[in-house]
Amino acid sequence: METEKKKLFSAVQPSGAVTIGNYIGAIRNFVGLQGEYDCIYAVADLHAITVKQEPAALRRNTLELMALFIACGIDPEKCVLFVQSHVPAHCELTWVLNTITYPGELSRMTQFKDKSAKHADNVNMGLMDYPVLMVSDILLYQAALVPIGADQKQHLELTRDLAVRFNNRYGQTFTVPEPFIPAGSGARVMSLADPSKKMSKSDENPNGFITMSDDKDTIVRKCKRAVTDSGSEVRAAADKPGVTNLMTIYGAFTGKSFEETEREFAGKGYGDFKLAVGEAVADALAPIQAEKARLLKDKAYLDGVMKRGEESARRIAARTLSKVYRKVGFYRGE
Ligand code: AQP
Repeated sequence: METEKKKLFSAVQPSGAVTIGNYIGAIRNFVGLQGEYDCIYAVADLHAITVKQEPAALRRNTLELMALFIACGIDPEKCVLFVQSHVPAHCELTWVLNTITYPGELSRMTQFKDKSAKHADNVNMGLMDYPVLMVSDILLYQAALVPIGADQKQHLELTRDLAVRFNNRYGQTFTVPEPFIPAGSGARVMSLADPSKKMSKSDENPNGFITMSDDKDTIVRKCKRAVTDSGSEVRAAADKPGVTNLMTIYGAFTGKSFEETEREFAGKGYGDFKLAVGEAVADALAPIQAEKARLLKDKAYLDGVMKRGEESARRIAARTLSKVYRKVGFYRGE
């Protein structure tokens, strides 16, 4: 499935139950890009183990994320959909790129600093090397575009730096990718418990996030408990981060702008608004949840999708890796 279209790569980690933050900021946008680009999407399990994962949960989350991708509308016939650890080239290229990466470049990464603070008992080399693995994910597929959130900007800068560094040292090998903000995306969903923090699937406080599998009662309860601001007016403003975050979520699931939401809830209090947010999220997730449950009952189908994705990904990745190995001087036979 290779065409002249530009290649685009993105991935999500199976590091917990996927949240509506991952959906709004990433997965939802992946769907609309399938026609225009050659899309390559991965379940990033190699990345996930940079923080402690319970093995059975990791296996389960990998399958669930694959089902969720498809239930959200990612079509395995139109894009390459695979599990990162099924394609050994990701680790192989990481090793080579490690030899042109400097420790200072990795130790100053914001995500490394944040995750080191959060997982102080497990500051491992993989956590530090995470960005080089991400660079490899992107460069292996010669991706021209990488849809990223603001939090991933530094990693994309490193990708560009390492691609240029390698190309300069060994000759033209890698496409230097551009960051890409798909239309309608860019929304950053914040924690419901603390709107100064991004919503994260690994948050210890389950009231901070809504997962894509939460049932209606749970979603409504979490929205009702969401931290809001002083006052009672439903209005987006810098000094109202809690309400603004709920308005972002409401808009993502109903298509309503901030102005429309402000008009809809003029004269009503936070209570009515929070209930409406909870119901809108639950109603939008219901068909996705039903489709995901159906897919999870058909493991043979999901295994088949993963196998086909693996084969396509391996084919593209092998070409790049073989070029890299030749360029660095590994003997490949006469
Ligand atoms: N809160 C968010 N708002 C908007 N977009 C988000 N993304 C993550 N959280 C939000 C986007 O989701 C994609 C996949 O993310 P990931 O699973 O690879 O890792 P992450 O960004 O570290 O996501 P989490 O949920 O915070 O995972 P943990 O807790 O395991 O670290 C990315 O495109 C990201 O921008």
